[in-house]
Amino acid sequence: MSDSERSENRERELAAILERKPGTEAIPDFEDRYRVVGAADRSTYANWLTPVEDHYVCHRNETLDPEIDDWTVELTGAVDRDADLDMKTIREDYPAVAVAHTMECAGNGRGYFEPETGNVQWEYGAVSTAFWTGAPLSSVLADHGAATDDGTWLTAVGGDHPEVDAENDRFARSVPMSKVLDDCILAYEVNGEPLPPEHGRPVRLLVPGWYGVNSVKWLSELHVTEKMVHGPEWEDRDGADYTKWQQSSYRIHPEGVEPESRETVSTYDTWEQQASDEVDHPYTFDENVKSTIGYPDDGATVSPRGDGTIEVVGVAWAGDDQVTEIEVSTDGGDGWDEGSFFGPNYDCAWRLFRYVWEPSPGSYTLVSRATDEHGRRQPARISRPDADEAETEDGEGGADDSDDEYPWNEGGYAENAYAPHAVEVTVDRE
Ligand SMILES: Nc1nc2c(c(=O)[nH]1)N[C@H]1C(S)=C(S)[C@@H](COP(=O)(O)O)O[C@H]1N2
Ligand SMILES: [Mo]
Repeated sequence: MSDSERSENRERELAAILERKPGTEAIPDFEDRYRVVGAADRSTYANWLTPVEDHYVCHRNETLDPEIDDWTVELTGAVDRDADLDMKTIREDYPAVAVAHTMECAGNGRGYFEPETGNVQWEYGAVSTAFWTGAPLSSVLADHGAATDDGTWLTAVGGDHPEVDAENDRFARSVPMSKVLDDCILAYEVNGEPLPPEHGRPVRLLVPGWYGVNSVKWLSELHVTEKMVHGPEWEDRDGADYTKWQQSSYRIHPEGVEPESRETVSTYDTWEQQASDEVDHPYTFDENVKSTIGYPDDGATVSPRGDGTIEVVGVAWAGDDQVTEIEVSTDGGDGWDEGSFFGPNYDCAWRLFRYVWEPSPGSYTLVSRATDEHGRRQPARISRPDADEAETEDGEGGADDSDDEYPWNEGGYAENAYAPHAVEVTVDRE
């Protein structure tokens, strides 16, 4: 396939998905490397459940649309019994559970980095919440006598692959066994419907509350392993590199650094890795605390209700941790008032918040700031690369440094600063 054919296919595929998903829009990828990226509209952040047609989409290779009856997931590695699980087995032999999950691309907010990083220039739109239904991995692994001791890993491989031979990598991710047993599922439905092709038909790994990259679509292999995917055996498995998406992409590191490949880490919390000395270049596992205003829209002119108030509504989340506090500023972050949570409260999914505001007519900069159960609060800004270097030297780094900045990093990952997410609003008289 020539470059121009590939790019035409990509355009066609994106157009088809945008037509099926009217609530999303195409997002530029400066290097033209991601095939499909669609961002959710801001109005989805004023509602708890994201309809599938508004849910953002992100993947690297051509969308697979396989025959459901022909699909199998190979289960192998440290198990008593290897298996090729077909969809009938996955659906009928195990309990069906539904999990609420806020899916966020680890690159959400990357478009706010200065200087800009490469890749998909997401602003706020790469986060959505849905119910995912499937078989608990705890049941599937027990059924096959898997070694599930603490410290072991489950490595998941997607059936998609690049069309360019020179980029012969496979989409593989390793998830620590404690998380797998806790709440991960083999998901075959989203919001009660069979998975559409772009969300991983017929089955994907679903890792609740963790960055989207961990939830491998078009799941084709599961390996119970001692270590996460790394080393020569995985770097060249029949000529393909299975380690890239775990060990080099989706790591948080300063400019010009190639992160070292690791066998394991002892903390799986992204923020904790960012704040600790143990992991030099953190992995993007669970989602950092963050919030987004859904109403009013950026640039909107709004009128107060009969009682003179406006209800500012948004969502706040903290991965598999609880979000415990939400503050709203109407002056761009100088002063803060408490907002309140309402609506559903599930582990690993965002919470709706409201702030009842009584404004005079004029122009305002609204912004929200969330805090999680560990007292970790969204920082104000994204740092500059030189600032990040200084942090790395003293071993501090991390999102919780005292100057209230999120560290600029080369991949533009895990950003959770509040200032870039501000919305400009005009309040009129009526
Ligand atoms: N097999 C496979 N799985 C994948 C990807 C991919 O490129 N290939 N992209 C990942 C990334 S980066 C994200 S953010 C989520 C997005 O899931 P969604 O498109 O269902 O929202 O899928 C993840 N799973
Ligand atoms: Mo992503």
